[in-house]
Amino acid sequence: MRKILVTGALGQIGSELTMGLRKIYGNDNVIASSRRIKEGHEDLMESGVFEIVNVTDGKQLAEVVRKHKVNTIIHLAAILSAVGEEKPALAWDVNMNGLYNVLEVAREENCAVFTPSSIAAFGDSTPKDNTPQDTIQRPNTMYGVTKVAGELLCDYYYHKFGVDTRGVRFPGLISYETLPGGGTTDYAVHIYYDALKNKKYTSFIAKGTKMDMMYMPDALDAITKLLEADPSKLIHRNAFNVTAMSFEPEEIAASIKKIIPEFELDYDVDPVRQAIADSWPNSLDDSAAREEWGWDPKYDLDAMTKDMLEKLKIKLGL
Ligand code: VAH
Repeated sequence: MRKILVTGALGQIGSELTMGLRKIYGNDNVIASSRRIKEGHEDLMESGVFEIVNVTDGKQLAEVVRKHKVNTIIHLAAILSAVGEEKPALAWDVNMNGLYNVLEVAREENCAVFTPSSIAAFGDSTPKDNTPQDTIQRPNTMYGVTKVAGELLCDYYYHKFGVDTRGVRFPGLISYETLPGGGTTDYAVHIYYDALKNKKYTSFIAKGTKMDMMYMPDALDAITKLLEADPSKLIHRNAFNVTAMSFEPEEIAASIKKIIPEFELDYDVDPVRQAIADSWPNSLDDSAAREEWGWDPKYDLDAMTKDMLEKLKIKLGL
């Protein structure tokens, strides 16, 4: 039976993944961890074990893994793209030293490791449309550098030490439970909140900027499916391109207008996050994930919009 430790368990992915994993593997088999306790996660804190873990402290991480006899680490703690450009040294420390600590503990304690990469692992010289699974990766953000290095480090620990490492390159993730923290694709989450609260949204990403996106239920499905996939069929292992849709701000606005006809979108572009978005692909080729472990997203843009607006109306008491 898997005994899973989730790092970054109070973040945008971790908060939903932890609850989903507890439904699959049992509350007692999923230990949530975070650098600090945050408000608003009562269900998660009450439904199973929570530990304070700063992934840059390898000793603390090892103690928790041994204490709970963990055999699987889902490593989500990371600094995202926009914050990574404000604080590159912090992004390097958390994203690289944190991952190194996770892989070292996994090697010593015989744990499997899942950790996500990102479309940020690609840069301006990468083919932008239908970006191949195997292609040039020269990102120009610190976040992207740590994602490419992380992919290589996970491959190294698999080939050198036999650590069962697996991962996907996530696109922008959209969800209603926990707000994202400091990303470039966050506009595609905030637009739904503002559509309900103000019937308008001012986008920090420019008109015409296409990026790959995915609704959180599909992201959680990707993690659990890859985690349980037959290892003999995995060729790529640590960096599968996965995507569910690709859109630009005008397209998500049009989808919202089908439900909120009076919704209006305007722009106040943030040059830092626009430059990051411009360096990323317009659309990914996710055929390797489909062939090697049955990746098959369920939500398109309109299905996501319908569910997001329904769930946020309840969450916001509107
Ligand atoms: C970010 N949401 O914007 C993250 C993600 C592909 C985007 O890695 O930094």
